[in-house]
Amino acid sequence: MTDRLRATSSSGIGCKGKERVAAIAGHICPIAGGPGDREGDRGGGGGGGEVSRFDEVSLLAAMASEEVHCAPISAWAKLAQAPEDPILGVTVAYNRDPNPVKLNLGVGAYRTDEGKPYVLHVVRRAEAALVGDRSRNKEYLPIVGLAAFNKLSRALAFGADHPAVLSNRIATVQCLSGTGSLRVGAEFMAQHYHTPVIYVPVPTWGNHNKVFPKAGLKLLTYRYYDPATRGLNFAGMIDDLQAAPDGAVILLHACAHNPTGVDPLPEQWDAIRQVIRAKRQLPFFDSAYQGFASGDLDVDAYSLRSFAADGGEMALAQSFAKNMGLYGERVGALSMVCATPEAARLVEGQLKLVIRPMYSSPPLHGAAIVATVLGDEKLFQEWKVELKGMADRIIDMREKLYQALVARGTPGNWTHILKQIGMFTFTGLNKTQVDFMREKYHVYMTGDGRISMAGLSTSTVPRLANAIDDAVRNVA
Ligand code: PGU
Repeated sequence: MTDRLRATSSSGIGCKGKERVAAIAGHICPIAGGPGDREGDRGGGGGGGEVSRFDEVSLLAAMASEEVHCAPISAWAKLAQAPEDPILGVTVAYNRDPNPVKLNLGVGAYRTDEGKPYVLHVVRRAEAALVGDRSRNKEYLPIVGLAAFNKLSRALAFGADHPAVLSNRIATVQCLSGTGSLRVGAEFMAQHYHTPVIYVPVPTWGNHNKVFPKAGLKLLTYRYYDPATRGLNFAGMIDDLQAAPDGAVILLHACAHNPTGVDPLPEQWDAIRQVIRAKRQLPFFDSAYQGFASGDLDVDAYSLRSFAADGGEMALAQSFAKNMGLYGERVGALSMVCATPEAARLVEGQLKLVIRPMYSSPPLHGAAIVATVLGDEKLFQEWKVELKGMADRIIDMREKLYQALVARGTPGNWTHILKQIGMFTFTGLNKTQVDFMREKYHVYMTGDGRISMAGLSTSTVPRLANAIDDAVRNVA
């Protein structure tokens, strides 16, 4: 109890009479209810000190009195009900559904053809090696994370013998998966980049729209997807990049664009790069699917390697959630490719100042797994085989779903299911159709009509095809 409270509570104000109690209760409840109640009673200005002392006295009196039975009221009682996340909320709704045949195609997480989560064999082996190594401990990592992990992640993205890698022009810090890498990169740019404005494609992964403004960047958009062709609006994209201010940050999906599955061709990437470089804009790559798009790590790195090859500066947020199946381990890296080694050194120093007050240092286990797999030639080769196996299964699901719709004569052209790249198909189904499929078939997908092909299996394709067929024929 503070001295002030002690003084006032002993002054006899805490009366137990019926009227007094009613008066006290009348004050206590609004206080606990938070701002917005009895604003006049507690308002600032000259009388503020008096009023707040009375509130404290009332509270003490209430606590001491057996006659006051004010229901407990939380300081957060009047919070607005938060909406579920548009992607992760799909899993919440799915988990609540008691129907045994329910199917979750919402979140982008790989499943086996038996519909089960998959822990890669190379991950199991790396973990076994780590657990068996008694020389290992659980000490804190440095702020920038595990050095071997950073070096190997950088090499995986850019190539081990890339000039930017060899000349120490890249500052890499381990972060909390792809999202954490984006956030740390965005915080850094908000503080240290001369044009704190970022352009994202329309549409984009929903969390981009939240991460960047939260970090203090102004969010703007460029055209990307053309619903009419279900392909890239290349001319629109180029026009919008041209019209964006010089120096702006441009968010690019390195491969397997989420949610559309539509990527620029290599020659289109070259044209995009020329515009961005001519305008001295800063490309910020989000690479959440390297190896998952084509099944080949190098092919999927075309976009970011071509940008890195021209010597210009860029940023890269890298995730190992999908390609190594380490979703919940939260393993990722932020790499800032700088014009000079000296700039890279300075950038790394400032990144540490961003990270330290946020989460101090990153977790060890997942990074150690990745470093073990990438650092061991045999495990690395085995990983590539497993990765290709996952990518191929998704491609097989595309073929099977397409054939199933053709077999049903489902109205419309479904060739985009075959053409789109990576984990997702952007079906073109609207929100009403999505809701209908959830209601009638217990098939769960995001409201924008995106389905995770990685969640589909041979046995569930017919069910999905029936649901789509019914929705397309009977729901506008
Ligand atoms: N960037 C893109 C383009 C992504 O699709 C995702 C994950 C991330 C970053 C972040 O991944 P990390 O897990 O932080 O490494 N998108 C998935 C997963 C669910 C989600 O929204 O986080 C998805 O289903 O879109």
